[in-house]
Amino acid sequence: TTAMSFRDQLHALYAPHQKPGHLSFTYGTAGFRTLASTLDSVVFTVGILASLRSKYLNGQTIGIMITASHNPPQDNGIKLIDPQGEMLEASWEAYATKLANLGTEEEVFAEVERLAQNLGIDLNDGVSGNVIIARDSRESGLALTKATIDGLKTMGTKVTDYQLLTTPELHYLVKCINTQGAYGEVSEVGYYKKLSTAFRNIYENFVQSDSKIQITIDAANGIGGPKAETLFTEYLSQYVDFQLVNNQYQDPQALNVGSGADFVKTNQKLPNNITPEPLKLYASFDGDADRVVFYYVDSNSVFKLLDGDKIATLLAGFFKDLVSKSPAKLSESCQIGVVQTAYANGSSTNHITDVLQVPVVCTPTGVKHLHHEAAKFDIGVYFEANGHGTVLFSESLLSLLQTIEPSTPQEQRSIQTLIEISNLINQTVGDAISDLLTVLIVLSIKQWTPDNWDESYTDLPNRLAKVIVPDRHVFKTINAERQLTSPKGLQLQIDDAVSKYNGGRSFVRASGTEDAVRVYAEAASKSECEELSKEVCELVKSSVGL
Ligand code: G16
Repeated sequence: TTAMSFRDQLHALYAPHQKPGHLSFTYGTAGFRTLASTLDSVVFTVGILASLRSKYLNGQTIGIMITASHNPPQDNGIKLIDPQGEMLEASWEAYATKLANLGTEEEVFAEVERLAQNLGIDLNDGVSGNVIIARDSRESGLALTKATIDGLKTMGTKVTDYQLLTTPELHYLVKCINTQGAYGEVSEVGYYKKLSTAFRNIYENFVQSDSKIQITIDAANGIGGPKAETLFTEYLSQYVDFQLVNNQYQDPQALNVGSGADFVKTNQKLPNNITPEPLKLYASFDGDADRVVFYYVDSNSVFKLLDGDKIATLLAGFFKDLVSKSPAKLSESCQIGVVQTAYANGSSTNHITDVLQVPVVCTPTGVKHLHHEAAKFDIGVYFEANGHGTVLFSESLLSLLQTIEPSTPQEQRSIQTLIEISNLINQTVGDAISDLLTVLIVLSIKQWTPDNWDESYTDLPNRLAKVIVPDRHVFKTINAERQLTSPKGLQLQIDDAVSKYNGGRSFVRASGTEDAVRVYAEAASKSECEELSKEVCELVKSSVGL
């Protein structure tokens, strides 16, 4: 029977993938993520779990991405993608963590049997699961892919290896497969076509300009570089003049080093290899191209960051305007909302609430949390300050857009733009390439330069620091990560510190992707912000006896 065969296959494949005794693993903010050299056993069990997940969902295709995104070259990670291109359902994260921490073949077998029984999965039905897998450009990616495929083989799961992709491309493909092509053609070319067609339609109809759009992209020496290059060269060269820097994706040791969205956002400075021209727009991707931030230098050569908060406000304002110029049936019913995390700059939240008059929801860090909240709106704009995000359009809005009759050219224009943007923006997950195209086209329609965009509000000075502690898991939070419940007493000390600074705000949380505690601080002036940050970092250290 298949159950015996799982047992046999597990027996045949298990030995090289046994967990090293002293390690423990957690499915975190974006899957398992740690030193690549310790991940072999983990990815093997993820292969087993992905097979179960697909069987549980009647053979729908599950995605497996091998990436550590913004982390340094020696790290790697693995995450699962559910059938509609969304992150793995939360309850299954616990199953993944449990399986990854079992130390023997017998324990793994028993746990899989137990899970199958509890979930009503028939291991004997002879129906195989379906999985697609891809990886970013890390050196460890190939070996980890092979180990994952061994895990898939234990259950006879059908697998297609797409090799080198950006994370959002894989999300796109998963959704295309499970919607039988309704979301787009099931291929990388299909992805390029979908994005470029929407971009071209908007450009041709709604952009008034004789010159091409200009953009310089720092690809973090990651897989986003060659993909963006293909898209811009083969599909969009008529409209966009692009330049790529830090595009050495064949040199895995260079990944995210002195470059990329995380580097630029955290250090609030230019990446390596960019010599900026005043008022020209620049963008940085991260290692797997699921986030993007923008920046420019002003006429005094001062660096200005246009981060996820600025993207969210740009897009929310743009949609608000389009909706208000749509037929009443649409403008009166369409709910726009913005979803942020505690890292959102206080000025951005005020701008969205007070000026744009759009509701803001705050969730814990992690795309999965933001995505679910955004799905509650007709147009849900979600962005983390670090540049991770997208826009979700509700099914009811999309069908209204297809049927509604415009009575003026302006209404026609609004409807058409909304439809095209819903195709341009990757609705499965934050996507650096698709977000980049969306921002470029919105700026072009508005005829905005980078400083026009930046002017909408001024960021409060802010600082994101990291503190390395012996065990980050003792830092526990509530209230969308804005308050600590453990270590005991620390939150009161932080509150005390914050109260001494004008416009002060600070919070502390354990990272879910790095072995560190993150400390965020903002205040009315730069010096106050720096002092507050230092003070809270010291409080964190002393709370754990450092
Ligand atoms: C991942 C997540 C993001 C999160 C970031 C940092 O990004 O997908 O949602 O903001 O990690 O998370 P943490 O503060 O828990 O370490 P990426 O781009 O690394 O996949």
